Amino acid sequence: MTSKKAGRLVVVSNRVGDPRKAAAGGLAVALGDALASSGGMWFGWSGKVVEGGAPGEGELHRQRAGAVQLVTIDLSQADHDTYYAGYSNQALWPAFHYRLDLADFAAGFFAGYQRVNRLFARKLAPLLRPDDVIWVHDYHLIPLADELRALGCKQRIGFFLHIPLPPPPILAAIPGHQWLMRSFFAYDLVGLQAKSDADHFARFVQEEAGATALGDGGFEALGRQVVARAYPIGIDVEEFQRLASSTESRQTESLLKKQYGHRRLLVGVDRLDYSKGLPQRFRAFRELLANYPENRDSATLIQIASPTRENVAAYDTLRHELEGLAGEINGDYGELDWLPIRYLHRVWARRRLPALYRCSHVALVTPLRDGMNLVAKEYVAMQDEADPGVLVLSRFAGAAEQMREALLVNPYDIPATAQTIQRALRMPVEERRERHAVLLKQIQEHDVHDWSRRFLDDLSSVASRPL
Ligand code: GDG
Repeated sequence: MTSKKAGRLVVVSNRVGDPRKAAAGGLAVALGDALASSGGMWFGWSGKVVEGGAPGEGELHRQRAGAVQLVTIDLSQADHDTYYAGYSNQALWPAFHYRLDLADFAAGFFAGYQRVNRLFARKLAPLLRPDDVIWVHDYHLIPLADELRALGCKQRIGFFLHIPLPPPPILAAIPGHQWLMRSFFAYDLVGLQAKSDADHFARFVQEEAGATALGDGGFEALGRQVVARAYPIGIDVEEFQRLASSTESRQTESLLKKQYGHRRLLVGVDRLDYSKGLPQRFRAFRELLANYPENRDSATLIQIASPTRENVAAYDTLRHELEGLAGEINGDYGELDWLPIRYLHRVWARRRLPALYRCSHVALVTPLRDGMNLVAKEYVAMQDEADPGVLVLSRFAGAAEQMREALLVNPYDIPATAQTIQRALRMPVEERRERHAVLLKQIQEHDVHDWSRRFLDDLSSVASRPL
């Protein structure tokens, strides 16, 4: 392995966050820190869609955020619909979450995906310096390094996949999946959320491209070398602790305590997405009320389901299913002064999230499949160490590999999940404290800053490979 001093950091992602704004979230803050210390640049889509704009074209905007340069590009309507709403969110998102049944591989989608990746590369390449280190994020931009290499870029390029990487038979079902292999091998380092994802990567490149394993996550195929390892993402624990002491959070906390003080609160916070297992969670909660009647007139599930990708049909179907289930459960079990499910289909202010986490005895984080799941970590970080709540966590979230002291469930097994929720509600305080202490230590040690440092250190030290 040869080691090389890192130059300026260039981050590329579909959306660009302003690291100075608290609402941007932990990832933007962590990347902002890394960017600021090297006077770096963040490049991505501006969020603006130009009706009637020419496909494969877009205006560039430059803005300074302290020491960081933000460069964004507009997208034409056609590019947005095919690259973003189409291939990214209706083909790759479902397929990578093991839902080939929901994937739409329309030919026009892939053409748009390639076109926008090429557009990003064409606009970015002239802005690059020879010693830049480039860090590309997520499934929208998998082919970006390959496009940059085609334009002669020799810089170190790393990629981090925020969502799961499914096993080889699922990847091989993606029509024309050979682009995926070529894309991976255009990077120097590929970061995945969980060890299981890294195992899938290893099997995929060996089975589908006959890659040779070089050890330590290294592989050689197609005349190139790449290193692929797991870098489980964390949260910004301190940022959350600061949020928790804000006036808004304290006010919300006393309001929740007043209203629900004599009840047992359970909380779920998710984007309204089919990967998050929300219908299964509602059914498990119904089973809890049916099988353990002592929870009636008491256990209350507050479910925030923030709207997302509303123009995609699968999301509309899901919304209707959830509304139906919440209505049914409230109708069957509700009393004049108690509703079992508070289902809120809206974005809850980030400043008020800590209050919700702190007031809840149990968090239900039960995705059918998730790259990591930050809500699980946020919940643990916000608990009172003397009287902490219990995390019920799906074994299919990437977070389950690290958070073994949570109560792990199979979200498809509704009766077993209900039984585990009951166990969480009845867990003695000593056991809650013991489990929480281990979880909290893990989250503090492996926060989002540690994650970005580990990835960038490896990116600057993996052996240079022939181009
Ligand atoms: C992807 C991967 C991976 C949610 N609702 C509201 C709200 N949130 C915040 C949560 C949390 C974030 O959004 C969601 O993060 P997750 O990790 O749970 O899931 P995805 O959005 O699917 O993220 C995932 C992640 O990337 C990072 O790599 O962990 O596996 O799918 O921070 O608190 N925030 C506010 N209002 C809401 O209503 N303010």
